[in-house]
Amino acid sequence: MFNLKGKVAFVTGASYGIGFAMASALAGAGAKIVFNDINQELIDKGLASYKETGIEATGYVCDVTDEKAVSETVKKIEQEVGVIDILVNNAGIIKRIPMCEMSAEEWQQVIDVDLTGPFICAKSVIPSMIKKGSGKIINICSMMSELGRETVSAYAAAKGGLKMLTKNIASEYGEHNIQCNGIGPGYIATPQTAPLREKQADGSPHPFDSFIIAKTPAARWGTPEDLAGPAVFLASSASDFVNGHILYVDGGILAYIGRQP
Ligand code: NAP
Ligand code: GCO
Repeated sequence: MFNLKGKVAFVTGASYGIGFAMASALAGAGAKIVFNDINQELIDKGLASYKETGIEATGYVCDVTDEKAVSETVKKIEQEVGVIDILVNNAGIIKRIPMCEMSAEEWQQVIDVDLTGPFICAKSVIPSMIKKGSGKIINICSMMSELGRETVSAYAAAKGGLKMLTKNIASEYGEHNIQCNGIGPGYIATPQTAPLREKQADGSPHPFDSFIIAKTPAARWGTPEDLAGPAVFLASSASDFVNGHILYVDGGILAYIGRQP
């Protein structure tokens, strides 16, 4: 039931990081991997990384916020690779700025990539999924789909919205045997969180690093590979009756008040 042989998986923003790890896991379960990124340099970097792990992926330059480009890319994928069975809306950005210092333009940039992008990509693949009679959509949410923290207002608003978009797609298209679920990673060691883990000048851990370790029962940051199994589960027939669910892969952060100082 976890076999993805013969399936086409489109993972957005998957040249590296969480997207790359999930795409690699889907490939390991038999899926054909297609990914996009915003420039050819990243596509080439991603293709080389996939090749190194024995995966023949196909990459397309495409900005998920550009509806015309996404629609054209989906058509190209359908012609060159096959109808998309699995969409993983992974591409995302964050801007860590105190809300009252954030411009509306900076706010909009985060909303565009993290919320409108998944809407555009889902809208582009659903018609063919309906024709095929099945489909899997996995939206990469966040702890910030549930919790707030200083300086991430736009990101939390986008990821909270993405949680509800996930539930709405599940509600609107479930009758077509399309399952739409979310994965909510905890704090994962990738380039996106590198600034939160940088060692201090004196070599001591970043205060945020220590904070997350104390807030996580697993007492560690997650790795992109921690998301591999959950992605395969939600992409496979093992989850055909799971719909509108956000699966938190967070080492237990959401369950825990935090280690006493
Ligand atoms: P990352 O290292 O920053 O990678 C994000 C990827 O998305 C990059 O390849 C990036 O390309 C691409 N991207 C950005 N804007 C794009 C656009 N407009 N169109 C297409 N691709 C675009 O992030 P990550 O840590 O792997 O996170 C992946 C996803 O997981 C994101 O949605 C993030 O919000 C979410 N997440 C991350 C964590 C964490 O702790 N790391 C936790 C929870 C959720 P560029 O390199 O050109 O920007
Ligand atoms: C931050 C982090 C988080 C993680 C992730 C947590 O600044 O708090 O970047 O937002 O990226 O979303 O689940």
